[in-house]
Amino acid sequence: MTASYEAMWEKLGLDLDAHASLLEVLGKFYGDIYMSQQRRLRGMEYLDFVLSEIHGLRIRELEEARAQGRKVIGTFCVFVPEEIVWAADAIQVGLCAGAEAGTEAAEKILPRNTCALIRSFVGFKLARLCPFIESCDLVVGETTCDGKKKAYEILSDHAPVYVMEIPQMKRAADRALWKAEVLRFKEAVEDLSGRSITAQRLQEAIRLINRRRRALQRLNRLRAAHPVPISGRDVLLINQVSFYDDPDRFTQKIDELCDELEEKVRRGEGVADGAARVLLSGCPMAIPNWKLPYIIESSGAVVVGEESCIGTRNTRDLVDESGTTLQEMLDAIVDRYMKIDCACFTPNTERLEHIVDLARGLDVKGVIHYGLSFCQPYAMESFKVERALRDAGIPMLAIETDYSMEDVEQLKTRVEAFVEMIR
Ligand code: BJ8
Repeated sequence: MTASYEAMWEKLGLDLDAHASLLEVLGKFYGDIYMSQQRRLRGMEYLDFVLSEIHGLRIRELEEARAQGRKVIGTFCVFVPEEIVWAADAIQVGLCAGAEAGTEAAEKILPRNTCALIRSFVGFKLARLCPFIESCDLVVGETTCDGKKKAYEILSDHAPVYVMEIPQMKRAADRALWKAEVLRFKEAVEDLSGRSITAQRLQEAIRLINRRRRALQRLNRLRAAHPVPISGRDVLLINQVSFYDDPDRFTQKIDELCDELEEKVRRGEGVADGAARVLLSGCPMAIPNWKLPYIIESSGAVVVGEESCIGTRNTRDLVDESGTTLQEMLDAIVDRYMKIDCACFTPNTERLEHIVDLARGLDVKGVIHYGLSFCQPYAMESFKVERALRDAGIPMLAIETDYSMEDVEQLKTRVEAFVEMIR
């Protein structure tokens, strides 16, 4: 891929040598974790292709769209209402925040005890490693956890940043605040794109994003089969790619993959004979953060669900499509996003209920709670999650880690012991 895209990367201002090293490491990592799997679906070839072109083809598409006057908006959180962006004929992309590269640069302006996800996105920008952020006309931050909201202040010295205020509770006053924020965001996107959002455009955007969510819901239903027909790693990758691929094309490809998966389920074929079914829950795993799922699936278990923003938290709820006026559609968007059960909310009892329901519905033997080191919201909430699961008779293992490979052996020992116990 490198040769044909170098001029584009240079124009975007990337550090070409550092970027080449990043792609090399990523390619090797992907080969070890993904290409080594047996009995994969043919449909995963599309995902392999997307990954092999991770900073190539999609970036070229974005640049071509920008040349035609469309705007690109980057995000780090599932709270940013995509429907608004697409309705203004802009393009939304989830930005990379799942690798260690760039951390050294980030630590020059961030405390070391900052979660890896924040260090990653700041580092990617400072070290000029990510063509996605360089392609963005606007980066949208949000006031979720304290680390993120302060990091956006720092990021705004280096990129055009817009911050959405996210409520921390779910009372009527909080909904009113969120609605005001959605309307303010709509105006900002209209200003940036030069397009006004009409009821018809918003309806099309709502349907577009709902279709993608439905395809991922179908995938999640199919993977719940006995035996498990697709690895957790592959489903995580699909979820990760959903954040930056073209939504129409992605939905079509995932629907095709699901057709194949349906056949596999009908034939009773699995990918992990005798493996213990587990649910992963907690912090999001941004691309290319595959460390823990790989460890789990190399330790006699298989991941059958992700209770996270790169998982069911992002796909569980659809926007109600019955509205006909712009106001009704905006209200439907406000309501759908208020259902997100991020640990930044207090209280957040619905998350506990969702985890227990999911664990039961997926018939798992145990839950592995994943927290990024220094992430207080999820670390604090993990105690409540453990208690709720204990009451339901489901064992849980709490893991805290970052993106480095230093603790792999130690994590493996803990995960193996847990899997042995739940079997
Ligand atoms: S809606 S989970 S995507 S905020 S891991 S940066 S919380 S210290 S990512 Fe998230 Fe939106 Fe919530 Fe989802 Fe802070 Fe924790 Fe780091 Fe985190």
